[in-house]
Amino acid sequence: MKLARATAHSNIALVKYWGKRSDSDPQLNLPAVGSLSMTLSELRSVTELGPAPADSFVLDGSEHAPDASIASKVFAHLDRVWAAGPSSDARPPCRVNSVNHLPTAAGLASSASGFCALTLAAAASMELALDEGRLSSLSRQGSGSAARSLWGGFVRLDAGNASDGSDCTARPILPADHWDLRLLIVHAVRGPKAVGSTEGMERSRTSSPYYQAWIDTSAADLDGAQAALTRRDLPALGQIMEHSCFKMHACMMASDPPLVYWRGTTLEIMHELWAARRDGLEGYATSDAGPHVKVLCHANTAQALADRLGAVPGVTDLQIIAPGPHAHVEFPSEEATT
Ligand code: 2P0
Repeated sequence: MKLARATAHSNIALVKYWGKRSDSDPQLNLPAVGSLSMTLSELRSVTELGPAPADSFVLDGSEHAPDASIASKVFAHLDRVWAAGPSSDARPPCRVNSVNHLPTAAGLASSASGFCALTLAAAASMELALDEGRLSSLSRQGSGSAARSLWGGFVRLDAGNASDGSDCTARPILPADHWDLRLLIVHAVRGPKAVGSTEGMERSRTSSPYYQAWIDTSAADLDGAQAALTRRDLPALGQIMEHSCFKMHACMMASDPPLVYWRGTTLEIMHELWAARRDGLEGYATSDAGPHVKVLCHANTAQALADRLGAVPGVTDLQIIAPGPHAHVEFPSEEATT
């Protein structure tokens, strides 16, 4: 083993992933639907990994005991990456130091960039010769959205049908400089802690009467969004993106007990966005398992939209993010996570 440092950027799903396949090994973490994302500049995880006398995990400067929930997920993932290599020996102990460059108030999941960076750092440190497809699949086993963070620009993850997950693959479809888009992250006031995505997806699968409709209509969104993205057609992409988001939230809300991730401010932001659109300021909304609204727009309308949405009562912060780069690995001579 040697010291390796990986950087992976977060991503936003323009066509959403919600739900897992129930006909396969849960360890494979196979999504029930495909998804299409834009990788995000600035928002990233940087993870250093190297040999050590015993397993240790430091996240954002805080050491976590190896049996703490978050650390045990990290070490289970390292076991998984090690098992993808040639050795039948036990995994050597590792020191993991990870920093999330995601603003603390962002309310953005760090699992996409975090599990992707962890996978890349582990494979590089363990000196495993794994291709990008394998690295993406391993990242997915840590967290579904992490499969998309390996590449920059725009990425598609297909769900596939094979029970061994062999046709569940992610691939880059267009580079970051294909189109000068921006994502506004409009922060709504935080409510009580939301139900985590993994638990929420299972609740939707087992109790939402809209779940099957959500699954059945996803593939058309995926193909339509890719075509609109390719021809740089923002109204078409935006319409599909909003429809995907609202179908997912309708499915969530119809779960029992209901999953309502939005707050009042979330809807106020969306109504203001639609009013701005009627006034000629074009932007389209999406939202994940939380209260914040993410708005896709052209770079040259981003500031005007930000000014308008930033004035909605209850908005606490706002960022403008460009399409981001590929994940990458370095081999530092000594540990210095930044
Ligand atoms: C997405 N989300 O496509 C969707 C939209 C949230 C809503 O991927 O259980 O942390 O680890 O595979 O990837 C968040 O779920 O879930 C997510 P697991 P993950 O971005």
